Amino acid sequence: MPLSVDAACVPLRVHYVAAEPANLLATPGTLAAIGFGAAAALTDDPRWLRLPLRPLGAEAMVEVWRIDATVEHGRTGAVRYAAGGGWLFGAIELDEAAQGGLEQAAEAAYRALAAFQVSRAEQHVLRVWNYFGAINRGAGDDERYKRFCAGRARGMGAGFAGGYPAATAIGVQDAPQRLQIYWLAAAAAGTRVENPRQTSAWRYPRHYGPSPPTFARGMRLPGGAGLAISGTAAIVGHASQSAGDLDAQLAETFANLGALLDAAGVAGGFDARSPLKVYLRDPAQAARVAAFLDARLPAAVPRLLLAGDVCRAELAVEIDGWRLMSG
Ligand code: 3EB
Repeated sequence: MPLSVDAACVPLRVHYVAAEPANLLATPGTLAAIGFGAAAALTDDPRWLRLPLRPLGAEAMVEVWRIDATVEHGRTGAVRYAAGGGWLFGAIELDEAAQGGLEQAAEAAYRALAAFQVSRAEQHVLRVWNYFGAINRGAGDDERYKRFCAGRARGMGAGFAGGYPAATAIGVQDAPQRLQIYWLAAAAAGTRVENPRQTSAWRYPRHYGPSPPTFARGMRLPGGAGLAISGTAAIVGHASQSAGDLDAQLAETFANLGALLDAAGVAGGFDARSPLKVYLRDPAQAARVAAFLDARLPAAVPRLLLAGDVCRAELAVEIDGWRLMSG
């Protein structure tokens, strides 16, 4: 039996670029291209995804995933995908009303994801991003984030019995009635990483909702490709920290990111191969956040500042990203 399944995954590179999607998609090795904001172009290439997260930086950037391998792409039911070099990009966008609500849309999306994934050689779901509107609307157990968590957990079903993927769940502020999810899967398994400063999300106490969030804090990618970093905020243990104090939340978030990199055994911190996305609830604070990031990060670290709502109303900012080994 061949032992080295890892060899199936070639290096993966993620960049933020100011480029037209048509040019990116025409470049060999483009696995995915994700545009941000209402001004981003629309094309029906399965590798292209437009997220209505408003960019707060000067330039409209596209997140592009690249591999040195041939990329095939297509559609299966509601799933759009691209695959090559042992990696797979997948995406599903569902209209909430057509599914009977957000919770049902989340369940349907994850059922479709799981059903699609068992049909693929890239069977290991490593990392999922989830975006929908009005994430904090609704009181108590009816808050939309909590309904989303319930639907997601049901839709995951037995497909994630081996462990949850790394993830992000963020509210878009332009309030579309649409759930958008996209993911990275691979032919070889990753290694889940939890954060020693934080309670694992699936063990959050009942107070945070009837169905705990089903994600891992990070995922070490196969083939030594690096680390996928889940959405990280100012949560220590299971408790939100420093409500109302943006700088303190940023400092706590960076302490959590540092602890995650340490737990993953990634040396050297963030660099040019560590693109980060920063989601900010109050766009008026963008300059303040940019200044904090400039002080805290090497200049080479690519960063994208986006308007987005964190799943806990008291939290102002969340950061996710990558710490890859190829640039
Ligand atoms: C947290 O740590 C903040 O539900 O998929 C971060 C990353 C958060 C992923 C998710 C939620 C999710 O609980 C929120």
